[in-house]
Amino acid sequence: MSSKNKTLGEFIIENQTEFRYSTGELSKLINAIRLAAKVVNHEVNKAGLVDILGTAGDTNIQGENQQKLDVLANEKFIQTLKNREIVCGIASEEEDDFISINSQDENHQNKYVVLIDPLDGSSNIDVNVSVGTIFSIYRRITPVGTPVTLDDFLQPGKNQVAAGYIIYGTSTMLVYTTGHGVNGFTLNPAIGTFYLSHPNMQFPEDGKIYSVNEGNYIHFPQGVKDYIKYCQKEEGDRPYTSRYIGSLVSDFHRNMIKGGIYMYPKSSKAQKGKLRLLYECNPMAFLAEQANGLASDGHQRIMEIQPTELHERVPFFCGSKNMVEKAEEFMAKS
Ligand code: P6P
Repeated sequence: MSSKNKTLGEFIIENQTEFRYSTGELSKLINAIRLAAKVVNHEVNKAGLVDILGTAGDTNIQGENQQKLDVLANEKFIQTLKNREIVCGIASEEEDDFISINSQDENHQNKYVVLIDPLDGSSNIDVNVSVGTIFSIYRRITPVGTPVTLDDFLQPGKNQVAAGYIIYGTSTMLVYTTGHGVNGFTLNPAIGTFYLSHPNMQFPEDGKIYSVNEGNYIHFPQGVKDYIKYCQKEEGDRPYTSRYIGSLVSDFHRNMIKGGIYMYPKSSKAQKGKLRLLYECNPMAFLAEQANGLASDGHQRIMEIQPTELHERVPFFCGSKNMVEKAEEFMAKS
């Protein structure tokens, strides 16, 4: 079958053998994500029409105002993942602690934990800018049949078995990897089917786009300041273009297609940066490396970092290989 009209379901079946665990498990995991993505997509696309905009009047562990769609997206992803008898635990940006899922199946064979940022970039919702869902999937490390523990979630990113995002943009796309490259599927909303639209996505090794919140410039480490000035200098293929949407999934997606680097460095205002290691940086790092890119904290590979807390933050440099390496050079000099 030509790839241009292959559905997500057909793709999963065709590539099931690449998933290093039992055949039906990947299908169940991705199908749960797919269903939740369609439900959240429906709500995101009509957000302007119903009273679902604005905050839910609560704040999450990050101390950020919870947007109503944040709360809804969180509930939908948790609900669909719980119903699939495949997941034993879930961690979410919107939940203070992880959720243990006790299977109805008394021998409790559920083997996977899922970590999600249910609606990243949600501050953009009210101004109609693209937002996204980010997910990261691990095999549990504690014995199957016992209650899931924090150790099952605090695994280094290199242990991920799958990761991806949904981008709710001009079109809705599901982009994911199971360690065999990155593939993008676009939703046909008329029939609710995802089609393979971007097979084997790859970061160009070089790019001409840098994405960073330059409003924080004076607070950045000297190495980051020097790299930004390098990007802006009239020399060779520079100056680069500055593009920063304020939505990680959107900036990452554009940079993967066009070439570029996304940076959320540490600063004097945020000693560890802003992005969370477990459900933002690790899944995006897995995708980046599978797409011939790199993901670093400015000094080391993101996926080597041993997490110590569920909501810990790390500085994040991610994208085209040569751009990330150049940024690391400037960081090393300072
Ligand atoms: P700032 C959204 O809150 C997010 O986590 C990323 O999606 C985005 O790139 C970043 O934070 C924006 O943060 O501080 O530049 O507004």
